[in-house]
Amino acid sequence: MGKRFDSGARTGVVIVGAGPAGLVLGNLLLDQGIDCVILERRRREAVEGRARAGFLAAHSVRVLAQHGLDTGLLARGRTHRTCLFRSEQGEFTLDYGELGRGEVHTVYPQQELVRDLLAEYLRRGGELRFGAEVEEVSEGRVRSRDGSEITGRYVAGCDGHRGVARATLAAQGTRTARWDHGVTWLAVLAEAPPSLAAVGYALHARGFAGHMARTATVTRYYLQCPRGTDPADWSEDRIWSELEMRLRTAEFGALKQGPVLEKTVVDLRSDVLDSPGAGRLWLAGDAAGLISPSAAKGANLAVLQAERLAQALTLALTRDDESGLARYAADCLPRVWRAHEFSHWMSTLLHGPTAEDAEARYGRALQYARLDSLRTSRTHQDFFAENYTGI
Ligand code: RFL
Repeated sequence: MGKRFDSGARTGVVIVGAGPAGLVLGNLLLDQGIDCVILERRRREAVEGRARAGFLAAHSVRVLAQHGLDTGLLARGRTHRTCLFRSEQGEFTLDYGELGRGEVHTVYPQQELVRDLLAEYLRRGGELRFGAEVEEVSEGRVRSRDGSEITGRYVAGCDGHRGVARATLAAQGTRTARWDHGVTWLAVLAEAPPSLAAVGYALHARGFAGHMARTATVTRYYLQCPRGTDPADWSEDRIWSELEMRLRTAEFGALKQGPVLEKTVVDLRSDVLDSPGAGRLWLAGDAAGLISPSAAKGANLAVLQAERLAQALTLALTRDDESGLARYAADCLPRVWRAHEFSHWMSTLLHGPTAEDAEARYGRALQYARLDSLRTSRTHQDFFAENYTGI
């Protein structure tokens, strides 16, 4: 654990949250000799054990490599370049590594990345305080639940979607653009080897099912389910039989099953703050905007924003020049919105209406036309590949 800071001390940047955004930012600031403190509400084991993302875009891998943060990723990450679509019309595979810009994903579980970033941050001499729940941020002053206070020239809100930083900006009048995709997923983590050589997306009358490799022994699955679903209603048997049905294993081969390690319900929602900061408070990652997980962009946007915010804060703190901060929104938002546009498009590809009325039939026909276009049009495939791997 890092050194404890003194109550009332002043530092360059106080970072709230030790997720991917806060830890990338902390490491990049330390690289520039800028002193920072990370305050994290959870215990270290909880931070290091939280399984979420797994697919890193080429840009994220480049950022991590440029700053010497890719040792674990190089040793244990696996290149991934194909995805597969199944529906009542059969299956097809896209080798997206050969399409678009020829970029691929690196599969590396988020909790392993967080573990690496945390170890490296502490090794570089960074201060990190676990169990420090921030309750209030005001004019560079950050107050934790235990009453301790620390003041930074700047505060970086990297405390996720439900954090204090976002609420503070919202209270100051920052507006949000928001979308509810109207879809809910049961996100399942299974102690089972991947069953497919590719990411698998299954369109089915009962709803979408997804298969994503994580490691040689752990696989993430998604099942579309009704809004308000209680994960407790989904027994292991029910999960596997629904996955088998939607992934059409009778036709294409059985799944490698194993114990379910985790099941959570995720409502697919997205939002973007009009401006990710002002004055002394600047946000990165889920704090600045939430993106539905349908195209696996969240952690990648967190890395992009942390990189850009690190550059802007470095300029401000080393040259007394806030022009980078003034440009931070304009630097990030066009790429953030491209990611949202693609995620939204993915969502309309993966989820059709489930009702039986004329509008629902029309919506489903469009969904299948979209899939057919992806199967047959090289132009469409290039568009897909460029956006699927791009940030
Ligand atoms: P995080 O990871 O939520 O970290 C925020 C940290 O802040 C702490 N915190 C506080 N600390 C102090 N005081 C407070 N008041 C605090 N409030 C909160 C929290 O404890 C936490 O440690 O946000 P960050 O860093 O912005 O990172 C964002 C990513 O975690 C997220 O976007 C991704 O996980 C999204 N996502 C995926 N992204 C991808 O790029 N590829 C994927 O394959 C992918 N799969 C996923 C996902 C998200 C999922 N869920 C659970 C929504 C799969 C799932 C199921």
